[in-house]
Formats: sequence, C-alpha cells, structure tokens
Amino acid sequence: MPKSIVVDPKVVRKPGTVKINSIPLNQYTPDFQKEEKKYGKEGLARMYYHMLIIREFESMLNLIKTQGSYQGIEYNHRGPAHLSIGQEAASVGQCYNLGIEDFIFGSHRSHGEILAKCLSAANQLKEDDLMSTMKKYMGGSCLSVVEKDHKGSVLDLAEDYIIYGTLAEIFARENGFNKGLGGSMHAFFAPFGSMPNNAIVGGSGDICVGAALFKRVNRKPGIVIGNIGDGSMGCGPVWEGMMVASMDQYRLLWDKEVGGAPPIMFNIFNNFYGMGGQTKGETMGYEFVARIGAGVNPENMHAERVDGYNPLAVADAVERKKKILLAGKGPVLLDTITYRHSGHSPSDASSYRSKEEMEMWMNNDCIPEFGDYLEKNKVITKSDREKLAAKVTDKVRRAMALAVSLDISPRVEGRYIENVMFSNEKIEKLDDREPEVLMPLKDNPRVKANAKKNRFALDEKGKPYSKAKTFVLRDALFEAMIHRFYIDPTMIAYGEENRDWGGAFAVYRGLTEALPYHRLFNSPISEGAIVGSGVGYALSGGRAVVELMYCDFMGRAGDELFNQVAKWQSMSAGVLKMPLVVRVSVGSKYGAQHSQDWAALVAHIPGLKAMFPSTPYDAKGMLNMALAGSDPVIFFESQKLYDMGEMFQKEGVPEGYYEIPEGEPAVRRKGKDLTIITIGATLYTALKAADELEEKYGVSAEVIDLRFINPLHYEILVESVKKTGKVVLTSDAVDRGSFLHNVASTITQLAFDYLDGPPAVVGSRNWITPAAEMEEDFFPQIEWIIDTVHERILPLPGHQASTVQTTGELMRRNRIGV
Ligand SMILES: Cc1ncc(C[n+]2csc(CCOP(=O)(O)OP(=O)(O)O)c2C)c(N)n1
Ligand SMILES: [Mg+2]
Repeated sequence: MPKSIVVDPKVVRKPGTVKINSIPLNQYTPDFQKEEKKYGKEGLARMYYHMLIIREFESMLNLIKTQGSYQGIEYNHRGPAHLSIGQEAASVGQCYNLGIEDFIFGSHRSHGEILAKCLSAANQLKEDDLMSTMKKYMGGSCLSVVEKDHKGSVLDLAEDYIIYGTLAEIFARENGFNKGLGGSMHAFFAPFGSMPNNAIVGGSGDICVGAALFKRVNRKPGIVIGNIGDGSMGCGPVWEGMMVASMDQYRLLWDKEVGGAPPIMFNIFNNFYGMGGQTKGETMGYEFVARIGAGVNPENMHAERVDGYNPLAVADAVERKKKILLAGKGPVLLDTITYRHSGHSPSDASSYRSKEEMEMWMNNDCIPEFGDYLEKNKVITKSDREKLAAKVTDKVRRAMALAVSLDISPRVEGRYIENVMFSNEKIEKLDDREPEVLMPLKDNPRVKANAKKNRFALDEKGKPYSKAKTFVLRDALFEAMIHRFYIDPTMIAYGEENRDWGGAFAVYRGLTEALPYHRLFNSPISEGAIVGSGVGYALSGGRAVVELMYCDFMGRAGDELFNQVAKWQSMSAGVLKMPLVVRVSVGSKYGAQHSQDWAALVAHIPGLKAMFPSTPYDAKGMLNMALAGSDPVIFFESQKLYDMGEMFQKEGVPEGYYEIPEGEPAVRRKGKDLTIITIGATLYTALKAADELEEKYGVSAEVIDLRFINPLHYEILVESVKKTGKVVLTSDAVDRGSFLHNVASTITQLAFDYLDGPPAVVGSRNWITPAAEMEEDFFPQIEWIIDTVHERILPLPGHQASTVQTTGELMRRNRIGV
C-alpha cells in the first residue's frame, strides 16, 4: 500500500524557517498551601522519610566500601556501589506520584530509585495485597528473614523488606530481590514497578521504550520511565530509543483506539557529570539536556528542566507529564537536575571537580533543605526529624546485620545459575484476549496462494517445480509467523521494511493485510533499539519478533544482543522471561558488509538460543518452536535459501502445526565412511560433495545438518563419528573463530577413541567477502571439501587437488593472519 502522505516537491522545497517552541527551566514555584492540600502533612513527611532512608542506605554502603564497617558491623563488600548521595529528592519526588502499575527502569546508580519506587508502592497497597506480594515473591524467602521478631505494622514490615531485599541483592545473597544474581547495578523488584537497572550506560534507553510499547499495544495501565544519566546522552541506544518512541505513525497510522504513542518518559538524572567527564562544558554540547527534545519532535518531547533538589518540583512534573503520556502524546523528556555528593564510586577522589562546587551543593543539600521547609511550615518538628533519623538508622542497621550473616542470608550455589539461564517454557499465548487481526486466516491472499503451491520441491520424476509453484523457505517462515499471530494477542513484529515491503526478503508479504499497524510495523533504522525495545517488550510480558535485515547489522545491536537479550532472564533469577525472537538474515552477493555469517558471536554469549534452519520443513518447525517458547532465540536465515523448496521431507512441508525437537541435528544423507557436518546453506554444497565422493571415489559420506547452535545435542554427531571415524565440518562463516571449531573440539573430546584423525573445518576464507562474481573464492566450494578430505582425512585414490587444503597451508594462513 503506498503511503498516505504524499511527499510534494512544491511543499518540501519551499523556503521558510522551523519555529522551535521554548523549553521551560525550573518553573516550579513552591506554594505550601497548595502542597499541603495535595499531599497532606503526612504525605510531605513521608517524602522526607523516604529521602532519609535512601541517604542512610547509601551512606551505609559508602562506609562499608571505604571503612569496612557500619554501626559496629564489619563487612567486606567486594562488588560495586555507585551511590546516589545527594540525589534523593529527585528519586523520591519522581516516585511519589507514580502508581504501582508505572514502571521505572534505571542505571548503575539506581539503589535510590529502587527504594523510592518500592516504598511509594508499598504505601499505596492494602495490607493484604502487600503481605501476599511479599509472601509470593521467591517463595517468601526474603519476607521470612525480616518477618522474624518483627513488631509493627505491615507497612513497617514492608519497609524492612524493601531495604533488606535490596541490600541482600547488593551483597549477592539468595534472599535478595534477584537471588543475588543481579547485584548492585542490576537489582530491581518488578512487583512494585521497579524494573531492571542497567550497568551499561544508556542501556535502559531503548529497553524502556519496549516496555512502554507493551503497555500501549496491550492496553495495560501506567507509564514507563527510563532513568538514565546526563552522560548517557552520548549513547546511540538512547537516541535510537527516542526515535522509536517518537515515530509519527503512532498518531497518524495506528488505530486511534490503541491510544497513541507509547507512554514513555526519558528522565535524565542530570548530575552534570559522567564519571569524571563534565557533560556541560566538556563532553556534550547541549547546554541543557532538555534542549535535546527540540531535535526530536515538534512538541520538543514536552521537555523541561526540573529542579531535582526539590522533591515537590519533581513530583509535580511527573504528575503533569504522566497525563500527557496516558493521553498518547508522548514521549516526554525530563531534565531533572541533581548532584551527587559521593564520588562516582567510593574509590573516586573527585579530583575532577572543585571543593567549592561540592560545598555549594552540600550547603544546599536536598535533605536538610526539605526538612527545614517542612519544619518552617509546621509539618514536622525538630524532634520529629531527630526521631525519624534514629528510626531510619535503626532500620538500616538491622537490615545490614541480617544481610551480612551468611547463616541468615546465604548465597545460591554457583550451580543454581544453570537453572535460570533459560526458562524453557511452552506458552501458547501470553494473554487471553482475542488477537487483533484484520481478516480470517483463510481469506489471506498469501495463505490462499500458498495453498496452491507444491510443498515438496520435486515432482514424481524428481524434476523441480517452477519457483512460482513451489512452497519455499520464506513461505514456511510466513506460516509459522501467521499461525502464532492468530493465537497470541501480545505478539508483535517489527523492524526495517517489515510492513508494506513485507520484510526485506518478503517473508512477511501477506501479513500487512492480516494485521493492524500496532502488531506489525516499520521501525526507524535503529538496529540497537529494534532489539533493545524487543527486550523491554518481552520482559514486560509480551512476545516480540524483531528483524535484523542483515547479520552484519548485529554489530549495531551488539550491546542489546549480548548484554541485554542474553542476560535478563538469569540476572533476574528467572523473574523475567524473554520470549523474543530476533530474525537475522545472513546475506551474500552484497560484499564485505552484507555477507557475513556471525553465528559464532551468538554462540559465544551464554543465555542465547540460536537456530539456523536450512530447509523449509525445519524453518517452519523451528520458528514454530521459537514462537511458542519463553526464551530468546536468535534465528538465522540464509538469503541463499529463501527460494529453496523442501528437498528432504517427501510428504512435503505440513500445512498444520509441528515443531522440530530442540537441539537435534538432522541426518540428511546416510553414509558410513565419513561424516560431513554443516550449518546453513553449505548443506547443499556438502551434499554435492558427498555425491561426488561416492561416485568418483566410492567414499560414502554421511551429511548432518546441525540446525541448532545452542542448545545442541551431540548424540547424533557422536553416533555418526563412531561409525565413520572421520569428520569434516563446513559452513559459510569465516574459518577463524567459527562455531564449527567448537563442534569439532567437542566431538574430539566425546569420541576421541573413535576418530582416525583430527576433524577438519572448511570455513570461508578469513577475508572480506568479495563481490558476487568472486564469491567462489571465498565461500566453501565442493572442491574445497573434497580436497580437504583428500589432504587431511582420507587420501582419495587418483584425486588431483585443485585447491590447497594442506596442513602447511593452514600454518601459512595463520602465520599471516588470513
Ligand atoms: C556503555 C558503558 N560505557 C562506559 C561505562 C563506564 N561508566 C559507568 S558509569 C559512567 C558514567 C555515567 O554517567 P551518567 O550517565 O551521567 O550517570 P551517573 O554516573 O552520573 O549517574 C561510565 C562512563 C559503562 N558502564 N557503560
Ligand atoms: Mg551524570
């Protein structure tokens, strides 16, 4: 369908100027009467109390890190502690007007935000709900510690729970909010809307957008705030996240009923420094973070600077912005100024800032200043303040005593981590409502067209059907996608050119007619945020399929794939699921930056499942499985195979639903003298090599298509090797670092006694991928496989090698690094 907005040269070439609206700075004016009316004395005092809790908590960690003791309790904390002393008003102010359903994501410096959000949520919950949340979470392990000997209200108990749960997490204890597997920089407590905090600067900048997308698409209540630092404004994922968050299509193309733009606020806790780099005057040029909004959309992202040293100014801003977000008019950018008294970390000597500057901020410290304001307005007395301070110290001391004890707060055994690397669930659908679709499945033009195609590639005489009449690999992928779209209402798919174009390689052609915009849409060219927002969507409870048009673009989404997709299930100790499929197309013909098979990079990162089908039957069955699971799957597809019909499954690709058993390689050709193991498109090259080996040299080769990279069952491979004693492995990945070397060494360890010699890997050359016309010099060819067999495995009588595959050549190539 052509776009509804015509790009008219007369209009776009017309001279003119862009008018940019002004951006408010620190416009909040304190008005005690109004504030008292809004929050009541109790609410105002509570804000102060929450600020005190954070201050004491962080000061305790500072003492532990610098002096090894707090209130007479000694402890050696080996991990990090990025403290937010000085920033308490900003986090408490932010959370005060947020509901439990509102999410906040954060950074490496987020202890204060976890405490502020959880304390605010606890205060809003009824006692029964509070108790049942605490009892249910991790089987009540954290609650049972603080409940013992506790006297006082449920809210008071919840406060202890929040302080202890956070601290135990920082100290890597089993009773911590994430069983100690997250730690200081990744701790969070989802039941109260405190969502993952990220040690990667700016890491939350695109994840938070996906969470907001989840809320919008699935009509869930609440808003999402991405808390990131001023230093993170230099990070690509943050900018990409803002681009995804501000796409015009939410308002112009999506059904009005969906509700507009995702409710996302980018909140910059602007403490004016990265670690030591000063963001104003040194490492950035924005002058005011809020100015950035003007570059993103005509509403300036509703940006403003707010005084984060006054909790009431922040609370007011968040409340106003929340209305904008709920009305679908986001995104919002908030420049919340604040200052950390503490160093970046306790070992930081603050040599990059002047004593005078630090003194000025300390002299205006947000806690005494707010305390004085409340005292002046008779909300609390001096003696109340002293009592509150004593109460807070007592709470933190008790939590500390519990958290340092290995008897009360043990660590999980290292082996436990194995259980949370994957969730391994089967989930038909992630919500019960009816999936939103635009037509019955049977009326879909592509479904109809596919119905007329031959689901096996060859006719009775073994002759291939014409391309137009053959059901090919891309059709198989389409069938798996549309099947799940009609079952799981939360499932969405997006990426570059996904909608009208039908995906760059036409896998999605036919989905556009079937799905409303909010379930299938084009994204900006933001590979980082495509994957990162997928992470946020999936960990919030939805199923997302995102696409990287070329494997080579994984580089653009490196952090998201390797640090985010792969890690959140385990860093949350299984609290979060990651039903995210990343479809990655592996190219050829387009040269050095569009033709690389990087499956090995994925194989190297724990926490990712990876699949690489090479037949239509497998493509459908494996994608079916990926789309019914709860784990992240990197799904590789070779562009050389999109047009390939089914050559192995004689009865053709089934029309109904089926799955391929996870991790099982497939024997494509039986043999007894030699095992050839392949990944992806080289299967077909290997089969031709096997035929030639048989015909010319009488060598019977067994060809096994790995299909899976992780998890991978070795039984079939070992069985074959026990029979043949000889192995060649081949794929389109360059030889050095290819995953096939892992397979080769594992086989060697599992079946050493059965091997006649070392397995040989035939990969692509360690070069750039050259032009299409020169690819035969780069990708493994039939002769390379046969020559390798001849030179390194089994001399073939009368064979004349046409390429050099000797061990000497191996040495030479390695010596010069190519
Ligand atoms: C991607 C990445 N680069 C660098 C770092 C190291 N690092 C940790 S915190 C930090 C400064 C971050 O500054 P800002 O975003 O303003 O947050 P603040 O520390 O001020 O809260 C740096 C450079 C990191 N964790 N992640
Ligand atoms: Mg900063």
